[in-house]
Amino acid sequence: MIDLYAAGTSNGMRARIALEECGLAYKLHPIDLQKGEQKTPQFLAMNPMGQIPVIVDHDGPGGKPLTLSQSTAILLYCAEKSGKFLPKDPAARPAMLQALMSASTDITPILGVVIGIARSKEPHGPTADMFKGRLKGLFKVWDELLGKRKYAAGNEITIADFSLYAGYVRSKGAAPDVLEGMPNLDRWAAEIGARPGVQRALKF
Ligand SMILES: N[C@@H](CCC(=O)N[C@@H](CS)C(=O)NCC(=O)O)C(=O)O
Repeated sequence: MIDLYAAGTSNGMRARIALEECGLAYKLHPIDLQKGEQKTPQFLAMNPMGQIPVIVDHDGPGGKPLTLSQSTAILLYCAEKSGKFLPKDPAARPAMLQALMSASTDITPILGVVIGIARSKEPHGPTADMFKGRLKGLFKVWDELLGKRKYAAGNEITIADFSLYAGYVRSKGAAPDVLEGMPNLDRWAAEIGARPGVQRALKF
């Protein structure tokens, strides 16, 4: 059994999609970020950064408990533990990692800035537009890529798709205008979003 500490942000969704799609048994412990539950001494003992998501796998490597933060590390851990959603051909792994990192380390942090500016007391319009433009530019490239391939890293579904979907679905809710006019991305998102495991993972 794995304990998941998360909230319904793109990082939280990424970790929960990983557990659902990899078919790993887990218990969700919702963390209320507004109340600061990620800064309690108990939480900081699991992740001194005071951020969700965190998993505790009571049957980790060597049968020992493992505590792990960082949504993309959790995604990779679940894929390796279950043997699912990694390219079958080892030669395809670098391209999968490239797609995974683009989704996790380019899109999600910029989305975080866009949401942070929108929620600030005095949002600075030009800065908001600059970061929204950057986010739109990244998604535009993904739209072009998905016009040439079925999935994020090629023609088989991998954890890169789950990472990208977490960023996509959260952007759709928080800044839908950045996703306008992206038919290939929409086609891909409709397929990923229809997966029962993904649907369960989004219900926080
Ligand atoms: N790179 C980390 C980022 C984690 C992160 O930024 N978590 C946010 C929510 S999406 C959080 O816990 N924020 C609360 C805080 O920093 O106090 C990951 O991928 O897990």
